[in-house]
Amino acid sequence: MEETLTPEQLLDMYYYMKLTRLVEERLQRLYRQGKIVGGLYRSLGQEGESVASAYALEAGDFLAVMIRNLGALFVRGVRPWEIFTQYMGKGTSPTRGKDNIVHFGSVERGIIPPISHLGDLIPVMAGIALASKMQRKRSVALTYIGDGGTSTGAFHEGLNFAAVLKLPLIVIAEDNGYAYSTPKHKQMAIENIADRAIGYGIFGETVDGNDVIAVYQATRRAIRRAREGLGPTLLEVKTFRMRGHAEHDDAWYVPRELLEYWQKRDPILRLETYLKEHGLADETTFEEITRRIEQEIEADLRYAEESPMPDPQIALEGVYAEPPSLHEISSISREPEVKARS
Ligand SMILES: Cc1ncc(C[n+]2csc(CCOP(=O)(O)OP(=O)(O)O)c2C)c(N)n1
Repeated sequence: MEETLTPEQLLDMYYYMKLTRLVEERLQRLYRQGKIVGGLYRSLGQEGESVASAYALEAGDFLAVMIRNLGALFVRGVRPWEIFTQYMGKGTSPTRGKDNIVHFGSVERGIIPPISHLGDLIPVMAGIALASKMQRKRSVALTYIGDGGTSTGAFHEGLNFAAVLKLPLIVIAEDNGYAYSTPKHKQMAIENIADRAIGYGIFGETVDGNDVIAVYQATRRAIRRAREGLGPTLLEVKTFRMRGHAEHDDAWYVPRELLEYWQKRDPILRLETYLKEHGLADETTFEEITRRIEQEIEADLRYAEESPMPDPQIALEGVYAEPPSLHEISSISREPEVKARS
């Protein structure tokens, strides 16, 4: 049975997609002004799949994102100031300037911090799913992987582990055409990443990643199966990376016709058309949402710009567990030895 989205939910998803796009546009300007510490990895053209898949989750579920899933973080409650301060390396950022981009977590919001190494989040999220199963909770774990990232050993190990233990894990595999400059046909000899699911004995499905309704419904199906104890799903979303790998990459290797093809299938435009055709929104609705977002961005960016750089001292904090005091060490050594069990 398909779950229908209410007009409010559709507009909510529209808001998150537009928020992602406008925040990234602002980040691009900051990058060109030299205000960003490190690189800028955009999700232009892919906002739909991140937003719709995260939107399908419920409170108590867990999410871990990759560099192109900013939209999923917004759905989970992250605000633009957190992203601006992260990218600018400010002391007020979620990592207090210690890391950048989307490399932060928030356990209260069910966000597990990412790992840079491609594929490694799959075993981590399989572990989260295992904990949920062992504690008899309803929580599912959802994470993302790019077409290139599916070629790693960690992807295979994590997915196989989750399959064998029938863990409530959902892996969104993003076929966005390229891994850096490597086109998908040089990455794998199959057309659909979801075809690999059968080899693990799990559910696999391929959907149009720029159709937010299709992605939402497919993720809901995967979540339902996961909660019923039927194990993981490998959900492939077909989309396209409309920029280079990062801002320093002009994507010279991507044929222009491909970009034109995908431009016509832009997820935001697609949802706008759907909403208009169904009489659920008009241009005024979109303008109002955009104006609201611009105001939010202005205020959050001002806060980020005015925030101080981190105090160098904090580089020493939170690296290792706090060492015990000398007094504590001497009292530990005086404790009686634990007797062997008889
Ligand atoms: C194990 C590992 N190898 C290489 C890298 C460097 N690296 C970061 S992103 C990337 C390309 C990723 O391509 P894909 O998985 O298709 O995701 P996309 O960038 O297309 O979203 C590479 C090679 C890495 N982070 N981890």
